[in-house]
Amino acid sequence: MVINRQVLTLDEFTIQQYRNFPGATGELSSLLRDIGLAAKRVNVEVNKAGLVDILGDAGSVNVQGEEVKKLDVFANDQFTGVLKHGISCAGIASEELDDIIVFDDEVSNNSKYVCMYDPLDGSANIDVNVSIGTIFAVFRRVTKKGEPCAVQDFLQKGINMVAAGYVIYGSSTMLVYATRRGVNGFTLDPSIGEFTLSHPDIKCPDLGKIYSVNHGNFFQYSEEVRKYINVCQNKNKSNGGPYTQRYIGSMVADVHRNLIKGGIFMYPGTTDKPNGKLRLLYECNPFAFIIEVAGGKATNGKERVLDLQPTELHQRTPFFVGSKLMMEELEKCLES
Ligand code: P6P
Repeated sequence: MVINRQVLTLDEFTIQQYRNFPGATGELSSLLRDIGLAAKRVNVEVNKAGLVDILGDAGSVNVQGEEVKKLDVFANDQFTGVLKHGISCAGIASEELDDIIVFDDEVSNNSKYVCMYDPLDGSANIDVNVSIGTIFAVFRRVTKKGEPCAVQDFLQKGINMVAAGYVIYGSSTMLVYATRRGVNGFTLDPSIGEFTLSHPDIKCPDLGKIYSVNHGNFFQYSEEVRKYINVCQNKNKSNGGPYTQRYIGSMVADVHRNLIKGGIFMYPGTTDKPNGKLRLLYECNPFAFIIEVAGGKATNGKERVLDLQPTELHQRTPFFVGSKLMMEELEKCLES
């Protein structure tokens, strides 16, 4: 009799991590399971997005008499809801919300962590069926346990991050998360409705052949960035060239591909937007943490992203992230 190989689910994996980590309280494992639950609920709606004509557009009322929400608002509500009703999170910050939400109930005020996220990044791509994603970061709160959390819990340097991850709603739905112990990827198995460990201990190749940047902004980039893009296009490179240019316009998809295959993703500042477009707290910091744990590097063009001291919840930063040797190649151009 053939017995199917037992594949660990996200819940089993997080509980295993908790059991193997002396002194762990299980709160982080519980928080990650909460995120997995919300991701499954969002996945159902994202997969229906192509049916908007049947389901009704945002603001309308569907056949069940429920208000149809924009998918990113729906996604925000799902992640906020599971964390508010969990046992591990004192409050959240979200790309969808101007200010933090302080859960301020007894269980939440005694929770160790705060969470910040972009609930549905790249949502403009939904109507053309391009992969989109959720990006999240988890910090240990710095305010006193037992009291409501506060904004300073969220304005911490990325180096203090406890965990970070993303969900990619694509040809398959994956949840990838990192702690300091490693990066692991889980693919949603629709037959059991669980995320199952499909990519254990992900490492970012030191070198790749893919560079991702919006070429439409080329003449708005600095001379040094333009110089590096030319390096990528040089066919006589010592490690073989030119590189292939791949830019999906959905950060989760672009960075996920580069994490697995090797590559570099860039969203530089431009003459119009010197700080670029991407948000530090819940887009750049999480990916910087994930990529560094996987062996890559992430900077703002001058400094390590995880060393940046945030001053505002929604501040933007130029962002360069990817394979170690490609990032070092870039740094040589930026320092020239
Ligand atoms: P541009 C999506 O809107 C997003 O925030 C990221 O997911 C993506 O990498 C970037 O913007 C694309 O921006 O200006 O190149 O279209």
